[in-house]
Amino acid sequence: MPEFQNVFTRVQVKGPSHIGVELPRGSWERTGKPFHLYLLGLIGDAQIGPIYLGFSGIASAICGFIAFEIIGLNFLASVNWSPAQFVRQLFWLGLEPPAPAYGLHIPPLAEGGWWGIAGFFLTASILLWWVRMYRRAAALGLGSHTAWAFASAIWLYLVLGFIRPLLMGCWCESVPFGIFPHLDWTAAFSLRYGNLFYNPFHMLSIAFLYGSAVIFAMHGGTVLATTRFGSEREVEQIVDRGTAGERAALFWRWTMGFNATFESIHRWGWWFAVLVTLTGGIGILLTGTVVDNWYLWGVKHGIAAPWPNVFPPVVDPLTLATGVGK
Ligand code: 07D
Ligand code: 07D
Repeated sequence: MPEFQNVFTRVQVKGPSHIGVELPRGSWERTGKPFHLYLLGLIGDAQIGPIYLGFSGIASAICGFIAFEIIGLNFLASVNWSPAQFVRQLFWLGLEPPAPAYGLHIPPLAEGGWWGIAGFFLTASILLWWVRMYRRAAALGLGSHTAWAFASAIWLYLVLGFIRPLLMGCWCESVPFGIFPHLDWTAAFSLRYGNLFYNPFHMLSIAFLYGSAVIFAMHGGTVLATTRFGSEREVEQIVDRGTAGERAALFWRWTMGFNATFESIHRWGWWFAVLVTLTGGIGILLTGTVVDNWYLWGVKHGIAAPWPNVFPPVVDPLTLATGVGK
């Protein structure tokens, strides 16, 4: 008899479409006649729609589209409007912030102006999406947990692209748009400020990031492993013991000596995820504003060893009268 392992065994419910609960007064109509897709049912719910558009949703989509267009058209302009080169070089193309000389001033469009406009619309889009999440949750009578978790990610985004550049007095400190350009920026940022590894908030952020993965794997695994005892009704089992929840708790008490409850594990997950970007944002905010070089900071605080003093003092070659380059 093959074992029942529901990592692969899916349940796909078939039934009439569900329109959703009544919405409070002041809400818009939900749009679109719902339909079912078998393939999507393999990874989630097969029912598509109806979707709630709403003011903030539409405004967010429009702002997001404008930002995306500006970035895309600038990419296209940078390859001389060649569609083939656009596709070929897409991952390497970038829309850079203004040069240091502009400080916080508004630069000409081609020298960072488009970057600023794209950033404005992207930020508006993200903030409006946050409003949508918050308001839709409230309309359904839910808590605002997902909105506040998203706000934590937005905090890091704002620190990276807006708050820290403001404090540093230069838009040039901000992140470029582009797949590989933003990776180059990340590496350069770490080097410029003396190795981000020695930033304790980067350490915390990494611990929460890794921790989120572990917690999610443990929780997802536990629920799947105990579904045969009914744990898909997990929240109910928070208050109804002697069930799958009880077995799951026993399992972890046996293996680790301690167990989260079906209720508290969700708080663990939420906090770990939220703290990734919350601590991360603090770490970025301190960089260049309070701490100039994290390696030297680490040396000062005894967490990094100073470079051994084994080489003779370095002499700047330009000061040597060798005649080279003259
Ligand atoms: C799976 C949910 C879906 C989201 C996806 C991302 C875009 C960008 C591009 C218009 C987990 C959609 C992508 C909308 C479109 C243009 C030009 C979330 C999931 C599928 N990064 N980063 C990526 C962003 C920063 C870093 C990938 C955004 C910081 C490293 C993707 C931001 C630093 C690596 C991406 C942002 C940084 C990446 C995959 C904003 C430090 C990778 C993301 C708004 C935190 C990885 C080629 C993913 C990669 C990667 C998007 C900010 C570092 C393009 C939107 C400045 C080291 N980043 N990133 O799956 O493969 O997220 O890069 O702040 O190795 Mg990044
Ligand atoms: C970017 C939050 C904003 C995203 C938002 C989403 C859209 C798309 C999509 C419609 C990700 C907007 C979405 C617009 C809509 C669709 C489809 C979250 C974001 C609002 N690091 N590092 C971190 C590690 C090094 C550096 C965090 C590891 C080097 C910099 C994380 C290593 C150098 C920054 C992390 C490592 C370096 C970071 C990011 C290992 C490079 C940051 C957490 C093993 C040489 C950021 C304090 C996150 C930070 C950050 C991990 C190494 C540089 C924990 C594991 C030493 C500059 N690094 N890093 O969730 O917060 O990001 O630092 O080597 O800014 Mg790092």
